[in-house]
Amino acid sequence: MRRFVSMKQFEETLHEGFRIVLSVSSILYHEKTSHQELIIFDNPIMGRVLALDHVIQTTSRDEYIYHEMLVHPALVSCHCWRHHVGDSSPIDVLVIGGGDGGTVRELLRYPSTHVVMVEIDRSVIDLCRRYLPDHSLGAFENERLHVDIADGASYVKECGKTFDVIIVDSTDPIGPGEALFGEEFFTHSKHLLKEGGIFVNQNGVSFLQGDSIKRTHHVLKRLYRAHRFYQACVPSYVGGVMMFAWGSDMALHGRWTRAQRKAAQERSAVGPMRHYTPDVHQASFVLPMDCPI
Ligand code: AG3
Repeated sequence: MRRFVSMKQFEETLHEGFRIVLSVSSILYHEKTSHQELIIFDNPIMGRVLALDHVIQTTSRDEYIYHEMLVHPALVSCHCWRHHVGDSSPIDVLVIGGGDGGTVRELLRYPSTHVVMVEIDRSVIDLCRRYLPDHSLGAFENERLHVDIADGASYVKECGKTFDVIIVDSTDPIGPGEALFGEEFFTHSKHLLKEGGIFVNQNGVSFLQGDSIKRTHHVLKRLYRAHRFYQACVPSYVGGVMMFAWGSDMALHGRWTRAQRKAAQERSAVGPMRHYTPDVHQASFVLPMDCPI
């Protein structure tokens, strides 16, 4: 078997014929868990890096861009909708994947969120708490978070609960992540959404993973009245901008007042946001002509 990580360098194998290589200053952890091969190493530019099955998942340097953009467009829109219909009950969020804790950290900024996180691989949670503690920043100790170690695809079929927002923070559509891009998963997820609910997932990079983006779009079009994509540039995910899919039966919202945003940041124990702003939110839904969808 070819080794993709040595004491000197890590080579990502996601795209055939297009490789990113990162130098390795030290390997902190390397094992085959019961689900995937997990590597945590340090790189002089990106900081601490987590790779699963030889694909970079997150780095301490740029994780905030991905996690803020995965979470806040949906949460802000959900708040706008709740405000509109006069509903101030807790916001129930389902996270599929997200074992490093970055997504739940961002979700728990909002005092009214209650989160169920379904992660297939317990080792990801345990090792990220140890080696990437700033991702979760104490989120795993928060009583508003409930963690289930389970397969997300089966969970959405069987759980019987409903949610205001579903966020899929998965790997790419290969290996354990594949089922999370299938029509069946998207359909079951839709059935778990409350009225006005929002579904968001990561869909890879536009330039190199256009086929998967088109497939997702095809299914979301059938399921949701508002089916959109939005984008963010996350340097660790090379080959175009990162695309996030959006499905909802509610019209696209997102104009949060400055006061609301300030309040959410001030109440947060995790420090201010660094990437997301209401203008970035609006702009991220503007797609160029050569976008795959
Ligand atoms: N999961 C998304 C990784 C995407 C990698 N794909 C790529 N480079 N095209 C990130 C998990 C962070 N919580």
